[in-house]
Formats: sequence, structure tokens, C-alpha cells
Amino acid sequence: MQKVGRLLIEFSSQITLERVQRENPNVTEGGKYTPPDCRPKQKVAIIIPFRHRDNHLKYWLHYLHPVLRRQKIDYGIYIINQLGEDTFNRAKLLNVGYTEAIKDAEYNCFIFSDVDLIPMDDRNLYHCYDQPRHFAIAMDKFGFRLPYAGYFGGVSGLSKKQFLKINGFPNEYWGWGGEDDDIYNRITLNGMKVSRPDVRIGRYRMIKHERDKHNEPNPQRFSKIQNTKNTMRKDGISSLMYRVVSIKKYPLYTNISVEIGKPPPRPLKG
Ligand code: UD2
Ligand code: MN
Repeated sequence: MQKVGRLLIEFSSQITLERVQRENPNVTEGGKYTPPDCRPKQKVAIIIPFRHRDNHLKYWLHYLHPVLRRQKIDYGIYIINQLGEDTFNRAKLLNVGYTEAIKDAEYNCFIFSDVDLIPMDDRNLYHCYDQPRHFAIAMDKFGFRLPYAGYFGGVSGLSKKQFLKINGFPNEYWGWGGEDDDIYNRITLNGMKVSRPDVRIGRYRMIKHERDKHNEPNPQRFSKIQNTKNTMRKDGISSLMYRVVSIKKYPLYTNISVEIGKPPPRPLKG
């Protein structure tokens, strides 16, 4: 199978997992794939932070499995599902995904993707690069442009070495926003710089959605991103605590359901 370039992405047809499974017969249990006709140097874990987005996940699997197979990526898909209804914590879930994926297989590249982001061009290769990679640079919701120079949200990828150099991601961003900017700061403060695809290739569609419950904008995000330099050594993969409740290997993905706690109580004023 050859890459095809620009793809037609739409979210109106009903997708079933049975159909996605039928159309991707070489994907093995847990959502894994190894190209039969080459030996890729990289082994890629794709990590998706998740809660109550089953409909988005169907589309994501429907579009991404064929793209990744055409790209001849050796990969596994990990859905990191936050249990309970406490405040969502995207970056902490991504740290959990890294930690659990390396227990499962010898991955050396980690791609972190929102569940609602679909690439519109299969030349946007889902592997790791010499510098931390930002893939989702031209999203429909931002008029197919970077919203600001230091933007690192949506879909990003780091090699194991790059990830460990920045002590992973922050665990202390509860709720929406800021965690992607903190990760960007970690990268530049550690002497790396972000690599990006051509703007004609790094195009994405985001499935339209309302803000989820229990993922309200984090009011502390503006002050926290001023402080990455002081927090990154203590808050990260080195301080990660969580409890795995179940690991289920489905035909198209591995689901890891976790308890990650809740934000610390806000100190009383005065
Ligand atoms: C933007 C960024 C995202 C992140 C977020 C701020 C884009 C396209 N993405 O996303 O990378 O920086 O802002 O935190 O600009 N999720 C669930 N269930 C929930 C809540 C979130 O599964 O209840 C997951 C899901 O994978 C989702 C992701 O977290 O795609 C980001 O949350 P969002 O889609 O609500 O936020 P959005 O689109 O503003
Ligand atoms: Mn979204």
C-alpha cells in the first residue's frame, strides 16, 4: 500500500468497530501492527488521553489505522482512560501512557494524540525526529495555521531520550489548558527545539465538540506556565503516581483504565 497524500476526512457516516476491524485485518490484538515487508528502526507507542469519547475514538481508529499501515509504522495504540469524574488531567494521563507502554513492549518513540484529531495528509509521518515533533500545526479550527509560535497542542511526538530529558510531562495541570505550553517550555529550557512538518502537510480536522464536563479551564494555567523552569525537575515522570485498574487488549487498541487522583485542595485565603 502506497501513501496517497491529501485525504478526505468527514464525520457524518456511522462507523462501527466491526467494520474498522474488517478493514484492518493485519492489526493484531491490542491494536498493534508491524509492517510485513520492512524492519522499521522505530517502535512507536501512540498514546491517547481519554474519558467518555467513544464516538470520537471510532473515527480515530477508522482513519488512523490505515494511515499508519501505509506509513509502514511499527506501532501499538494505547487509550489511557481516566476513571471517575474528578477533574480531567491530560498530561498526567500521557505520562501514564508512556510508563505503561514501555512495560508492554520496547518502544523508543511516543506519539501523544488527542482522540478527536485526524490528519488530512498521510505524508505527515507518525514517527520520531531529531527534535521533539509537533504534528498538528494546521488545524481546521485555527484556520489551518499555528495559533501562536509556541503552540504544542493536539498531536506531538518525542523519542524516549527526548521524553526523559524533559522529565516527561507535568502531572499538576488539572482541567483544560496550559499543559501543552508547559511541555513546550520544558523542550526549549532543555536546549531542544520543536520540529514541524510543512504547513501544507500538517493539516488536521478536529471533530467538533463542546467542552467536556469536569475539564473546565484551569485558572492556574497562566501562572503555572511562568514557572516551568522551577517545577520541571520535581514534577514529571520522576514523581508520577497512579493506580492501574484494568488493562484490556481489544482488537483495535489497548485500553488502560487508571485512577490518577484529583487536584489538591485549594488553600484557604487569608
Ligand atoms: C486543546 C488541544 C489539546 C490540549 C487542550 C488543553 C487542540 C486541537 N488540542 O484541545 O491538545 O492542549 O486544548 O488541555 O487544540 N479528553 C477526553 N475526555 C474529556 C476531556 C478531554 O477524552 O472529558 C481528551 C481527548 O483526547 C481530547 C483531549 O483530551 O481530545 C483534549 O481535550 P479537548 O478536546 O476538550 O480540548 P481542546 O479541543 O480545546
Ligand atoms: Mn478537542
